Amino acid sequence: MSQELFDTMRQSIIDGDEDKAEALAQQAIAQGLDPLDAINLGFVQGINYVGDQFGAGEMFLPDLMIAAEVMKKAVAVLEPEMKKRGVQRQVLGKVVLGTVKGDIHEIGKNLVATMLSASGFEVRDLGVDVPYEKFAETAREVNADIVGVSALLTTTMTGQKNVIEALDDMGLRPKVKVMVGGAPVTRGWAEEIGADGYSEDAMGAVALAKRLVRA
Ligand code: B1M
Repeated sequence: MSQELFDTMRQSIIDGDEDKAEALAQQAIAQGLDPLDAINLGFVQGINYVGDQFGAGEMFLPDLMIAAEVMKKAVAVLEPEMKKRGVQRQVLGKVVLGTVKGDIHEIGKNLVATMLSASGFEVRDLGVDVPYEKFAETAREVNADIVGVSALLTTTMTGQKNVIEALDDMGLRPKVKVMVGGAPVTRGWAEEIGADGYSEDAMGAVALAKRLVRA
């Protein structure tokens, strides 16, 4: 039953059908589905397919852009439900988050932001294409516990290392912990650049952030 819904969600992204995607997101809420399941098992499957087809030269940049816009709309419908389910009063820590300079991918980063704030973290989301020093300056300004750096391109992953260097230069390490993520990022890469943690997805990012503020 849910699988059928997930498949239709996947297809709505591939078709670039915004109305359908929003309606399906609403249907998921009405049926009491976990919004993260709707995202990961439904909509993300569609965007991954479009990404693969794009990588293979079977789909083109406009297809990717339309799919991403539809995906954002669907996630926006699910966001209040995610927040509602994670309601927590106590502030666990402050996180400065952004997608690194040169990179404008924001869907995954936004999911991480939503899940962190729903889980009790205060999140300062700097958006996309964020200069390395901006992460460090904001961390100092808000007295952050964690800086989170997202990167979706193999060419911008190296920017995560630059953010760590900017924090080092401002004398904020090791007090301010660094977590990294994004599709091309691996645990090995995180270790290589001296990050304090890596997570594959938004739920993992919450567990990691909780570990880091306890450390
Ligand atoms: Co682009 N793109 N894109 N793209 N795009 C990829 C990443 C790509 C793999 C597609 C492909 O070729 N198969 C490829 C990268 C190749 C590479 O570097 N190896 C690529 C390319 C090449 C490009 C352009 C260069 C294309 C061009 O212009 N010729 C260009 C670059 C622009 C730039 O950034 N400077 C580009 C542009 C775009 C769009 C603007 C069209 C659009 C983004 C729109 C937007 O975000 N507003 C887009 C999209 C949508 C994708 C794909 C299809 C999907 C990304 C996504 O949103 N996934 C992507 C292919 C793919 O990844 N399968 C692709 C869904 C999201 C929920 O997952 O972002 O991985 P994800 O986030 C996850 C985890 O990674 C993790 O948790 C999230 C939630 O579970 N996570 C963290 C993420 N950040 C984290 C941080 C953490 C912890 C966990 O701690 C801080």
